[in-house]
Amino acid sequence: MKKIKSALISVYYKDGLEPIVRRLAADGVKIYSTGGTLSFIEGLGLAATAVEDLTGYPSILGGRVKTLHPKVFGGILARRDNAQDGQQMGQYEIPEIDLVIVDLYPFEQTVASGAEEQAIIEKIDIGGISLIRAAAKNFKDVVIVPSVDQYAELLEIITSQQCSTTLEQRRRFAAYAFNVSSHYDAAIFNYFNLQEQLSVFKRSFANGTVLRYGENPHQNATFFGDIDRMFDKLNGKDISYNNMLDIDAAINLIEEFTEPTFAILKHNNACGVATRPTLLEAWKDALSGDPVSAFGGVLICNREVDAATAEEINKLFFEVILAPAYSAEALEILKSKKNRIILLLKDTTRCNKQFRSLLNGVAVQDRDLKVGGIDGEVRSVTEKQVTDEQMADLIFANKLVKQSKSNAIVFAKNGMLLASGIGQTSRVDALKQAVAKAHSFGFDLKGAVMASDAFFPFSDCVELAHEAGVNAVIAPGGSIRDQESIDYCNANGMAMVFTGLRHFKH
Ligand code: 93A
Repeated sequence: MKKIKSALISVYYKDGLEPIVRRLAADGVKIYSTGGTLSFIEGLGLAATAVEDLTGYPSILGGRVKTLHPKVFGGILARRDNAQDGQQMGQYEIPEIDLVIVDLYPFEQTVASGAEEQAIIEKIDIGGISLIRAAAKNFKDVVIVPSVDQYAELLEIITSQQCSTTLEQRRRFAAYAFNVSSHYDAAIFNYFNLQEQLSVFKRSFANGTVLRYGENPHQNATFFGDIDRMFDKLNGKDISYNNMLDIDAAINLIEEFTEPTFAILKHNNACGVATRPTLLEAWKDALSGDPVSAFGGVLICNREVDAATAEEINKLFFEVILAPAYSAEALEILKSKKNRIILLLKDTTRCNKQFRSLLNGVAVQDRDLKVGGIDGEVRSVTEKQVTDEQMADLIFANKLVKQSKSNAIVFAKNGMLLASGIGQTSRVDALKQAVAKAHSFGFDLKGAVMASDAFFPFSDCVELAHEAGVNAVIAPGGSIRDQESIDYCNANGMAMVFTGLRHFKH
């Protein structure tokens, strides 16, 4: 148990501080304090010493430098059991500070209030965050109270323990402190990051590209952004608004894969995808997944298109093709139709925020850049374990379901999309759609795997999948009825893994 003999108090919001200061004063604790906090304490009729009197310096630069001084930080950081520290404390007349109470400048609230940048910058607390980190580092000797949220706990301790604390309690406060400081710095990072993204948008809003029309011919449309940086158009008519949506979905999808992969999209969803040793094989199997939907589709791949592949692709009527490279011969073949849009992918780096207009404003969210199942980030929940081949297919299917409109169900086998059910209002309808689609193209789902973008609310999905021949399932899990689906899998020899990561796409 260690007695608090001195305290430094510097808080933005003074609410809740009074009983603590009264308690400390009653116990004879020496209190040091900064401007506004000092006035507050004196207003209670209690005594405290101004930090200025301790440091011999006034608060300068409009308050930017108040507590940043060796007499303050020395008093906090000195190791009480270290002879040299003790000697220097004496030499420089530094008093020990046993308790630090800080409540930081309200950075996040200032950002949320829509304040100007200069006002926001001034709310980046430097001295306070340094006090918090210093006191937390020296928890062996110092108690740190890093925000108003810990006042109640502190008051309870100093009341019941006569202004003393245990090492365990000080360590716990230090953990709170690093939570507060890391959250605070993360908020500052988020602010700067978002500003940067917004400035990219602001710049692009200055010169939009007028599109032929919007989703339909009676809707005008403009694109704001730097498409020239993303790809070169090597052939074809102007890119339409709907093309842009499909291209965006196509790039998001292909970026999930590193092995040779071809994907065919319609209305922003994949209707054919295959990963194969060669691009030609990938194309053939992507197309065979659903040759009907592929008509008029958007095609994308992640390897150079060679002549043999181009010959095959050329047989299909399609709108757009995107690839990182085309051989000269392949390009000649593909250019045979003059309207066909051929795009060469260049720099596809893009904003990691997603903006969407809705109601009377714009909603911003982080892009969904995670996918479960990679690096074994899955939890097996059934008695039956998945085989390596099944695992590869599950991860493949999970990437596809992530990039499909919710509610979505995907069936895959041997690195190929067999069928999916997408954009349905119930998960079981998505599943039924996928089964019917697979059967309509003559696919036997025996040995296929299933991926779901969100949890199964009931066991009906695994039941229907099992009846269709599926024997391995990947899903986020998280339903209160997960156990019913797991029980069904166990009773029927199915393997299921949970990723813990939902992939709604609306
Ligand atoms: O501008 S600061 O970063 N510079 C400092 O040296 C400093 N020391 C404490 N802000 C600083 N503080 C902050 O002042 C505290 O974190 C607290 O939020 C506030 C308390 O100021 P006052 O006691 O004058 O109301």
